[in-house]
Amino acid sequence: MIKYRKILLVLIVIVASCKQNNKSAFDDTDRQAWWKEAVVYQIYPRSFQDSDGDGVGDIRGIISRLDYIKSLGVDMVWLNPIYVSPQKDNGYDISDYENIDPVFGTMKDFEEMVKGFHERGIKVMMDMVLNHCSDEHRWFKEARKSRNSPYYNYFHWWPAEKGEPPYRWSIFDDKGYGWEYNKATNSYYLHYFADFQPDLNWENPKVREELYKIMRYWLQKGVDGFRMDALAFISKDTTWPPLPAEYKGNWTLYYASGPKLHEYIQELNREVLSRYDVVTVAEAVGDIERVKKFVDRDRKELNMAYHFEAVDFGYQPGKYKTPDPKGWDLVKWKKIFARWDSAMVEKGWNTVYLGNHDQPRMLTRWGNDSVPYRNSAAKMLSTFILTMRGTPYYYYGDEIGMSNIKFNRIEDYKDVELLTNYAQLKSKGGDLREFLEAMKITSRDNGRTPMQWNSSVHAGFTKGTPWLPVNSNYKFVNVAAQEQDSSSVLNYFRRLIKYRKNNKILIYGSFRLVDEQNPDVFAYVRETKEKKILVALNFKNKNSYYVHDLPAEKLKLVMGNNINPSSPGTLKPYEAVIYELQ
Ligand code: TEU
Repeated sequence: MIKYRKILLVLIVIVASCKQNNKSAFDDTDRQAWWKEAVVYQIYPRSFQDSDGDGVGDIRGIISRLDYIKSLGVDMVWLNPIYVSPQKDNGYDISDYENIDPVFGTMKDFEEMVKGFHERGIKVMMDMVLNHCSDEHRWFKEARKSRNSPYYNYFHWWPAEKGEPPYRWSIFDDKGYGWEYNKATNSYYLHYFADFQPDLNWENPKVREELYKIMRYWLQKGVDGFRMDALAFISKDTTWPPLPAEYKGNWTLYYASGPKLHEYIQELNREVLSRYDVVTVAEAVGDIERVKKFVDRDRKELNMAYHFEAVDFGYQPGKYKTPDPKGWDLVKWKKIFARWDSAMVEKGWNTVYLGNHDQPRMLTRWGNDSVPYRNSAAKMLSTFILTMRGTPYYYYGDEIGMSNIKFNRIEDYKDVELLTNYAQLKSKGGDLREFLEAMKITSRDNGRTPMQWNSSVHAGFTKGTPWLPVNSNYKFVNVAAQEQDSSSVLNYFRRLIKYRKNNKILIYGSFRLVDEQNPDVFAYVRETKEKKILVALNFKNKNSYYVHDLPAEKLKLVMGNNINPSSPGTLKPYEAVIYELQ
């Protein structure tokens, strides 16, 4: 009996220690982790700095700006795709995952850039596009030749002898239709995005292995993280049922609910992520319950996710990204952030962002880009991003307050999403004038104009003709001018990052809205056992007032965007204040 007990005891110890080991692979996400404390700076390589005069930003351009990036105080950069690509969707149509597109430079340039970042203590996050590739990728070129090609099953097909395929929707297509006929195979291939972006068939284990191999290849090159593009869409119900009733009017949510989505992500974690020191962020389309699954640490999937609920807020229903003329409701917007924050308290981690390459400039969309207010509003939005709970993802150019370019004519735009939506609307006889007005506020090209370095021609971005025009405000909105001015948007951003770094309460402290129903002010308290911080942000171009529950006489102003700061409870237009409780 005693012998059996001993054996049982030994077994329990072994099982417990295995569990412990298993856990340790993902354990640092439990409480504190470097990536929770990091500030991520997103670089859109096409638009950051051109070094060779072809009008397109490149890796050598980034190399020439390494010291600038270091001077910001950021910890990691996310680079949009720089792999070989026909560039019809600016690199999100990859034709060779293991090489650098010549427009951006060479592999040697890439290695030098990574080394340069690492020498400065900055990590590098690559963009991974695993839902689809380019129709010029070798896999697809082979696949489309014959049904007998070993690559045919790398994609999703519908044989034409069965008639028209069950309807599927496309995000970037002139007709909004997700199947494209291919003559040589007499079948249709699936494309959730443009017809030049065929969806990869994750049902096929060979495809998954190819993609894991690609990720290992970049990890071995020393990259530190991946931003996982459109990851929510990788799993499809290949019986192609009609749209279930619960998703009527919301087929993107259906696309983000594939039956094997999390099985695949868990496999990816086992096969790749768990074996390296790597951090991941998912572009996670879906509601809170869906998105939580990506980052719940017990599920062993990914580290962070970013959602669309806040940035897609305030559009008119049934129209394409058209802001409500009545404006957007700050009270509802605050609640979105509070809900996502509390959903991630136990298990998971949020990101905080207001701009990226798929969004307009945050200053125009959420602040105010008119001359009297632009500096205050830009600083106020930066204060928001850097004092919320969640890893900040900060978009290049926002640190100097870049704003929308607001093109007037359809001919000015380059973005495939906008052009295909315009074509759809035109064929339906929709209101094109209203569309173009809306695009001045919401189109993606607004967020893609070249970085404004100085007041020389093309803002110092290129010696050639820029692929997208530089915003004409570069003469006064540029890095060189702001370097000289200690109160500039740029220097305020640097001070904010320092403040965040010195105050871990802003990373791990709890988050609580105050004066929730206030229609003008976004105010919150960050709190640990030892400390309390009150942040108050005026989102309006008028003096605003707010109430809070901290003793006013004990509040000490530690940061603010106004040289004559107001007293607690009052804010000037777009004023931002951070108080510490003494
Ligand atoms: O975006 C995926 C995605 O879901 C987009 O359709 C997004 O909803 C849209 O851009 C909002 O306007 C990713 C990339 O971030 C985007 O740049 C690519 O165009 C897209 O994938 C296709 O790869």
